[in-house]
Amino acid sequence: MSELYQILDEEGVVNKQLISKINLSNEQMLEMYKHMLIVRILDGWLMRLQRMGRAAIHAPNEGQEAIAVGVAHASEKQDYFFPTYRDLGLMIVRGASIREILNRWLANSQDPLKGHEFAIYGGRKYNIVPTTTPVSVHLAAATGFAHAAKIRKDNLVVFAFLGDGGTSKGDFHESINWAGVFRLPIVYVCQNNQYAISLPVKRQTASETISIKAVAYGIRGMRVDGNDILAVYSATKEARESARNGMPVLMECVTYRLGSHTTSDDPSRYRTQEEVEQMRKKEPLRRFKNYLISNGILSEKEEQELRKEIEKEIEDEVKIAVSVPPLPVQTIFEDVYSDMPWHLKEEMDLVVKEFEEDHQS
Ligand SMILES: Cc1ncc(C[n+]2csc(CCOP(=O)(O)OP(=O)(O)O)c2C)c(N)n1
Repeated sequence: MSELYQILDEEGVVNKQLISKINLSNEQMLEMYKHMLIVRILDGWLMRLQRMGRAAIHAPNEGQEAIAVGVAHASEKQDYFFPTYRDLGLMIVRGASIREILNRWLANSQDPLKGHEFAIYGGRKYNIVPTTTPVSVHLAAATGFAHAAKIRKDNLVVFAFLGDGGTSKGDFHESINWAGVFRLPIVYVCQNNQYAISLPVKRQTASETISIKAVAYGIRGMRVDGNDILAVYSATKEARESARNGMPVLMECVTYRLGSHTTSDDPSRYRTQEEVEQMRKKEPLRRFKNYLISNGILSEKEEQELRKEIEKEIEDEVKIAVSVPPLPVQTIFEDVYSDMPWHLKEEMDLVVKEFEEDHQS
């Protein structure tokens, strides 16, 4: 349980014995690479747009792309996801368009969620439940969902995402305990990116690993190199099968957050640049690209073309999305109560009036 499951080493050299056990065509691998690249490039745009004042906050995905993309690729269509705020890959793999993501992220007038919550995430058509701002509270909902699926005999598995910091919340312990007792079809995907904002994982827990916590709850623990998409894919397949057969899984994906926690913090206050540069060498895209190129699945030229194509598409979409008019200011107050209470209505009228006055002058 402490051993790290890895198929591609840091240079992208493959373990031939392990890869022979996974059934992935070249086309599927290329699709996985493309999805990671989309996440990387889109994430960079979201960071820049936030810096330009287009949105209040962004939680960068850089360095962690292999996890959401790998898990989503290994899932079945009917499975459900309960993400955190760092799982852009789920939306991409499940078919959300760049346009939809940008409209939602910018909370413009084409955002179907009207700017409520971490609006990038969630959608019935993707089987993705919107994420919650308080850390780990969604785990209880995910566990309940898995319990309902079991009672209804729905043939699905729930994937509940969390960070290393999320394991210190009571919700986590209550959820995995419940899942163990009722043998639920659920996989908890813990992205151990080494920090919960500024708190390093060794201050988060005295356990040797996160996956080892599974033992006490009678569920299965797995520890995977989260920067190795082939290992994530293969482990997820196995975890899914286990969960479906009544043995829930805590899958620790060991990774590293290369960017800041969000656009609101300064990581140089709690970690060194040398550490980041060291970890950058292990990042998931370079590793998978090396594998694809050295095995003749992709050429350097094709990779550059793919990159350019994605860059162009995203840039074009950004231009469109930023020109979409904003939401009317009163949407901040709407969709909370079916009948808006008088005091909220009073406040809304005041804000709308002030907003109109500000924008006239
Ligand atoms: C209940 C609660 N406490 C504190 C916060 C503030 N907060 C937001 S993210 C975060 C760290 C979460 O770290 P981790 O679970 O490791 O996930 P990561 O952001 O590293 O992906 C904290 C403390 C919060 N959102 N909810």
